[in-house]
Amino acid sequence: MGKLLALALAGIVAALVGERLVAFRNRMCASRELKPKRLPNCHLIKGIEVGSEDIDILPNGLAFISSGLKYPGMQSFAPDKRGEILLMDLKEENPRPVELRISRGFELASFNPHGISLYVGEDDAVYLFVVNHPQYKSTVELFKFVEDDNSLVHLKTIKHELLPSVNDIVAVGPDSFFATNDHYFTETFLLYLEMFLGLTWTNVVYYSPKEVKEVATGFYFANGINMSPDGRYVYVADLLGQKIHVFEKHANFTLTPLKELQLDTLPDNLSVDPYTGDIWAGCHPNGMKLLLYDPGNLPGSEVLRIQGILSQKPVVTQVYVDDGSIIQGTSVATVYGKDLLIGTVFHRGLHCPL
Ligand SMILES: *[C@@H]1O[C@H](CO)[C@@H](O)[C@H](O)[C@H]1NC(C)=O
Ligand SMILES: *[C@@H]1O[C@H](CO)[C@@H](O)[C@H](O)[C@H]1NC(C)=O
Ligand SMILES: [Ca+2]
Ligand SMILES: [Ca+2]
Repeated sequence: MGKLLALALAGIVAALVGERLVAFRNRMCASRELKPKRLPNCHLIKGIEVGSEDIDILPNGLAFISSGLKYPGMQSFAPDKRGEILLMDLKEENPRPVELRISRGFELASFNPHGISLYVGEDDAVYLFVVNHPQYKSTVELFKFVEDDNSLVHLKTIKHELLPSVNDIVAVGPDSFFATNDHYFTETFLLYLEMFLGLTWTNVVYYSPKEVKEVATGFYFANGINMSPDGRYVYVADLLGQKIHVFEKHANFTLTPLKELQLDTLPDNLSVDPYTGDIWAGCHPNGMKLLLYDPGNLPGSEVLRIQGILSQKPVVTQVYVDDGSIIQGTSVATVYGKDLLIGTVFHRGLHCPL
């Protein structure tokens, strides 16, 4: 009888694990293969050797690029190299990225930059918010950009118990922002279990020096976050939910869910064209390849443009698809006029004229 019970229990556990595994593989798009679709005249950007995880561009064409992310469970080609912020002027004929100098007093050795967001203040001061993972913890670093000498002056480090696992941020003031947490747990085993079981406990948090609050939850893996040009709507990419969530933003910085757009790919970072309002999403066509990183079976890349997200029928266009032979694991796509910059956590970004 004991043996029968044990067998039944083992059967139930195996069935549950099997069911979770199938669901997990579906969320990761594990069996998706796709045909490359390339753009003419793209070139890999020289001088960005260890990743171009996130990109944000000022209205004057200065592109800020975070480089050198090391992230638990993700392949890194330069695990010992510290991270950096690069600047590239898209108005130049052949733009070249340069590393921004960071003011003294900031601990550079453990700099591990992830999502970034720019904010232009009323006095035209430019603030750069950088998600940082020193010792794999999460902080948000606030810098002021000094264009005259290509440097960043460190203003403060923001840490908070509601910001345990920050992925991306979108600034809404000189010292306030919305941030996504991409895991509920921070301990490695538990965060893998969380992903595997498909818990939807990740969230969006509003931070200001006066108030910090959770404003949305229910994501498998909240990832990129951005805002419409008029600041009325907030977009959140749920990587493992394969969705973009649209929220209405209120004056008190609460968010109300408005709609969801289902994709059949894993959206990472979102950027918004300030002129057209189109959303550009850097996506991972197959999350399993990203997680398992096999040099013989590279993670591919996919860039989507989403037009009219608020309309009845948003138009989703596959702009760029790659099997990993040119660009692996795209994490972001940002446009500035006719320039498309495609970033990846693994290596150099790609610059494509549209
Ligand atoms: C951009 O993509 C990377 C790749 O996974 C992701 O981890 C990171 O959070 C993204 N950055 C932002 C700002 O969302
Ligand atoms: C925030 O503003 C919205 C819209 O005006 C309102 O419905 C909501 O109750 C407010 N929430 C708080 C906590 O004040
Ligand atoms: Ca960003
Ligand atoms: Ca991201």
